[in-house]
Amino acid sequence: MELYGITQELVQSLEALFERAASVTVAAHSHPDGDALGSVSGLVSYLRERRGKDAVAVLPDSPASTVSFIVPNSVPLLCFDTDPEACLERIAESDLVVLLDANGFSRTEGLQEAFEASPVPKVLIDHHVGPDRNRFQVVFSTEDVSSASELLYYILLRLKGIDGDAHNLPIDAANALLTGMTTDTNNFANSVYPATFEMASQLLDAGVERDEILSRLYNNYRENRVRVMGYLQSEAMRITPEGLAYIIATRDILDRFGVNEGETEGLVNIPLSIDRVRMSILLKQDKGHFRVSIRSKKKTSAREAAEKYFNGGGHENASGGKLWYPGDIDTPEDAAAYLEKVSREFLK
Ligand SMILES: [Mn+2]
Repeated sequence: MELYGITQELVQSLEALFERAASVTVAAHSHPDGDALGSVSGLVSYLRERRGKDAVAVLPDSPASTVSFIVPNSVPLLCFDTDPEACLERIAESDLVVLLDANGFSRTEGLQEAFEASPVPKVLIDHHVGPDRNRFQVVFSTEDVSSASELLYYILLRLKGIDGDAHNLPIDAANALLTGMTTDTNNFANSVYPATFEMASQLLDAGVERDEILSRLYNNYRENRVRVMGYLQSEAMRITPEGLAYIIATRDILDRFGVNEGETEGLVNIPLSIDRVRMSILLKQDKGHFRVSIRSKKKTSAREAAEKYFNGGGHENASGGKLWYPGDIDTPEDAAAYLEKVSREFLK
């Protein structure tokens, strides 16, 4: 068995596409997290530094300030929220598109139409369920890997210019890939495979500064973030008799603490540390909907809950979605009752 399904045939098809392409657009999902930014940066850096390609990262949203450091200065980045025209122009001009850390273009929101209209070959490198295979010429997809960053790492090792040795990666790519894997595994706490440690080991040997990465990821928050996390845990968290912990972060609370995009990252994991909690749900109020994050312990499927109740999906124990109002519920005030119902039905 080839590691993570990276067959020689797939590698050759990808190699052929890279060989022919002059300008490559590399994209990921909306509200990009560390893995999205790490994998996109890693690939753009490789294509520019080792293949001499005009490669550019194009994202639906600008990175949150907590993770924006992952994109190095050497990686050109266009964001649809701040510069829609440049993004669309870039997509129209490129002759190859690579989508990372997303199972299809629907996850690129505002950019979806442009990607789907583009006639050029497309490549998917992802670790979510249900890859939209029909849209892509080459698909690397497995759920049994820590992150898109790790999957990409093992693909890059097989490509020209790297030749199986992590020392041949541009240092910017090496740093970005280790960072992406670190965030998606919650610093080696979940979805870790033997090859995940091997990747980390090889990248450390190749000169990645892990201490620096950890300090930028975990010791670099604003005070507001720590205070709102404490408040939401002590005042807003509810636990149902069936073992659902939920937190509703209303606009009012988020504004009161001056919370920025990305600053509640990680909060949804915390209630899972309580013995009787089987699933944890965080609702964050947005315009007309709540953004939903779900985590579950083994034997409870966060993915199923996301699909069934929150217009979403994801991994078995880590998923997300949206709760619309009006629509799924009439008003934002009905969210708690909806979650209580989900608990009774889904965890009975
Ligand atoms: Mn990911």
